Amino acid sequence: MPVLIRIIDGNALTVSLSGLSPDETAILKKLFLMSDQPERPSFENPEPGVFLIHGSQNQVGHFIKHIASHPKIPVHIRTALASRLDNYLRNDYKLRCRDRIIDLSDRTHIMGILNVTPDSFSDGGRYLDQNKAASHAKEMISQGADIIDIGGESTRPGAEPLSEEEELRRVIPVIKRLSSEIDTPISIDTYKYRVAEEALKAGACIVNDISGLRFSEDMAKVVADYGAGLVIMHMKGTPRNMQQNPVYDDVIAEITKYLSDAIEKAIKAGVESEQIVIDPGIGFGKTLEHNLVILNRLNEFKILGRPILIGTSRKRFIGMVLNQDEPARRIEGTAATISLAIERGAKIIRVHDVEHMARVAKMTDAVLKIKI
Ligand code: HH2
Repeated sequence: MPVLIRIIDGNALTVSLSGLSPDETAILKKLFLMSDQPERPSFENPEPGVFLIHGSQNQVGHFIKHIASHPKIPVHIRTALASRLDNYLRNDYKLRCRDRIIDLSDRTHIMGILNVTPDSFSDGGRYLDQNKAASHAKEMISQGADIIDIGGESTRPGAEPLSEEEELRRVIPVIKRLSSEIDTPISIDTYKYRVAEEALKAGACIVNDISGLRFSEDMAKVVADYGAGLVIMHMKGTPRNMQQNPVYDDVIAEITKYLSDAIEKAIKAGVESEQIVIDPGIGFGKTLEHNLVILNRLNEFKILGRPILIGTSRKRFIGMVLNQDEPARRIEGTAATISLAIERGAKIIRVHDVEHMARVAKMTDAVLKIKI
């Protein structure tokens, strides 16, 4: 009988600490060498101030517990390490929005895009008419949409800002109508607090702020007052200038820091952690390479402890890889990014092609859920 060899992988973790002082690095090294944990993770100190811990989830978890109770490690490092690891491993997300609780733990949720605009990059002009918008929302729900995201202003690269009055005129009647006709949660895609407030009054329950609380000081307060869900998205610059040579030292570190600060800002304004979703903002002040790195390393945002939303649908970076100018022909490319993003921890996917992407998500979920 042939010998069967099975290599079990996929649970390996690397925890990286940087910015450590020489003393802190020395203490960590010492604790590592002194640890009597039977199967220790391995460690590396590749450059001054940087300390890497590699191992299985169990090994790393045990070691972090071990140092978390060690008085010689500064408290901020101990608590940050323990909570980041807990966050990284958690999967039990619930999103609270007004009187609803959306359980994100059992499967990937689909946010269907409804652009009530004349000029969106992919579906501009198709749903400006209220009847068409309502029937498209219902069609997406029948295809598997869990949330309908309504936007009145295109934020494609180079787009001119829209007046508040015009944005309200486009979205409010559609939200009023849909909230009386459907039970599916409605989110409002806006960075203007007045539009968010009117949308909430009209029946929306989530605010999707592409500026990540940056453009409107009162946004977090409105969300807190209504107990609404809040999507905090990262964008570098503004839609008008964001694609003019965006530069990052470390794109993941910068976005993580931004999102972390924005979560804190929301919480200070009275928003509860369970109302918050985070989104690294694919295509918003990012080059092709930045977008690919974000997708590849999406799991790193899990340390923030909030569910991740991802919006790759039909976007230009997919067209760049596939050499495809026509957004409607970027469906397979979108499917690839969606499946990968789910594997890397995305809990909500924002898409145009609900029927197809709901199937992609369901299939990906099935593979990830199987007990091995
Ligand atoms: N992308 C777009 C708009 N809103 N919101 C979140 N949270 N994440 C995204 O990635 C995101 C978003 C851009 O896509 P679309 O709405 O299709 O285009 P346009 O801005 O041209 O209306």
